[in-house]
Amino acid sequence: MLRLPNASRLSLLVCLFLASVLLLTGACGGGAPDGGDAGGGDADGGDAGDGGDAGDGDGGDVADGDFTRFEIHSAPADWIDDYRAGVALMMTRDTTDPTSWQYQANIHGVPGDFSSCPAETAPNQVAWSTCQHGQFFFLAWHRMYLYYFERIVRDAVAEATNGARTDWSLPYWDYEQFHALPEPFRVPADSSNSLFVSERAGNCNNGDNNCVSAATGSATDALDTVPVCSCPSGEPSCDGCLPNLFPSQTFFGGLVPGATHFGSATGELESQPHNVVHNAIGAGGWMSDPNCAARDPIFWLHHANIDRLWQVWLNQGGGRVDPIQSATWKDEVFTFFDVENGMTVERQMTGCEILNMATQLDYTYEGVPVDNVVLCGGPQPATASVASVTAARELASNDTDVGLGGGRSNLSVKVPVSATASSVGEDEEYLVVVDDLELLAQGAFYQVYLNLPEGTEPDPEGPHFLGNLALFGHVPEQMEGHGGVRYSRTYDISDNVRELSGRGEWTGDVDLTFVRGNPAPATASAQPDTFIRVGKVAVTHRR
Ligand SMILES: [Cu+2]
Repeated sequence: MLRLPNASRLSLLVCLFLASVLLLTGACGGGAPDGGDAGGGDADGGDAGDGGDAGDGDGGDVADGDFTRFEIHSAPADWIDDYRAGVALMMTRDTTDPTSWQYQANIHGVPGDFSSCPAETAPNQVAWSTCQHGQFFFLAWHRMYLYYFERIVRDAVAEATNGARTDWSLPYWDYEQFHALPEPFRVPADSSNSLFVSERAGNCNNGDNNCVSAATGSATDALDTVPVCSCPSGEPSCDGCLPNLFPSQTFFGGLVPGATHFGSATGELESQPHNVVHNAIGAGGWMSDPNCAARDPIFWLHHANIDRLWQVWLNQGGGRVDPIQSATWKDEVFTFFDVENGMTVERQMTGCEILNMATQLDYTYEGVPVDNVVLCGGPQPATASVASVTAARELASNDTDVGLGGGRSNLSVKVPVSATASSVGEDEEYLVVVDDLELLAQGAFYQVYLNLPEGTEPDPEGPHFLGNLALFGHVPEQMEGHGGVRYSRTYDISDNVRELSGRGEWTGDVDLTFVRGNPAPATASAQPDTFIRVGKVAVTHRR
């Protein structure tokens, strides 16, 4: 597979950079720093669970989370029945009750006239439409969202089971291992099942084993990505993130000045697998519409998996750290609701309070240790002001106006051959930048191939596959004001260029083929002509 990302090249730079500002001598290569020693206290998230064990200063790797989030296939047998009962109970509550299913879903986004689920009729409430996407708050906000949601469901499960289950926790769905939509969410396929939603991709609700295929659900590129977050384009330095990188070359995404409902600086994990899985399940239905997605009970298992992958990423060490060099990331306050002794209470939370899931939030994922966590009260990193990654040079670009629809689309860029050396060094990076992307309709995702020979079947397991393209956001009708968000997505083709150059076969042609990755729903008449418009394709080079 020729799709190794930039990790090896950038990790060294980032490690050197981190070592200089963080003095984390153990952060690169060898053992993970046993971070957090100095610190737990200031960010003990006192409202978290029975919080007494927070702030015990043992930081990183002590799993004192009382609640275990199981992979759904290994959860206790009645765990899902209890979820079903809790969800059903929440659905009976009034929409303006923060512990209702509808209120919780509306925190993510409120459906309107152009949504794939019925428009909300209740007046706007506290914290509605506050989900964070397309920038570096994505992971933190969703961890908080899941945490409080889980506590509300746990309370509802206890009520629905007359106190028989008081230790319920949110399962996750590891779709890299299990490709079919878990059965309880599709059987029985009627209103007696609170976990069933009809507005999903037909193949998912049919139990097809390719609902989320291996390539669709892959987190390999995200886990390999080392840089934490990116500065706004063109800024030589910023508040704790790295300049000269595209957001998709980072794990968390791009820095923004404050809470941003939908930004355009999407990090790698958010793009792949997060966005792709949303569209694979939703296919134009609820999961692919941010204003409806959280109404689908599978949403929460998808996001639990994303939240788990964050810790899996950190556990690898090698320079992977949370964005606590950024005051913006640490200090931004988000609002949620909790239940405590039968009372509904409003809560505020910051990034510093959710870094260690075990000690601060009282949960862990089955089989995932909590390592390499640095808490805010620990050794304080200096402000990142050094440009540690050199700027990339644009070799060639092509302004396009190509709409991606139901079939196959091609785009090409001619890279001047003279611009590329006959041999490409290990530390060189070539990127394809698919730029100026506009989301016109929700529900599709595309497989992107490089120089796919004529007559060759597109194969996401084959050598021409670069990755997927999926946008998850509002379409023009759903946006207030005018002017849509313009996204970009990068694909590292360094290894492809290196291999071809080595054989003297690198012609400089960059031909991209976009193939719709998910089947069109049965109601094909309702299919939009164009899901995504591509405005530009470029090739950049960094030495
Ligand atoms: Cu999501």
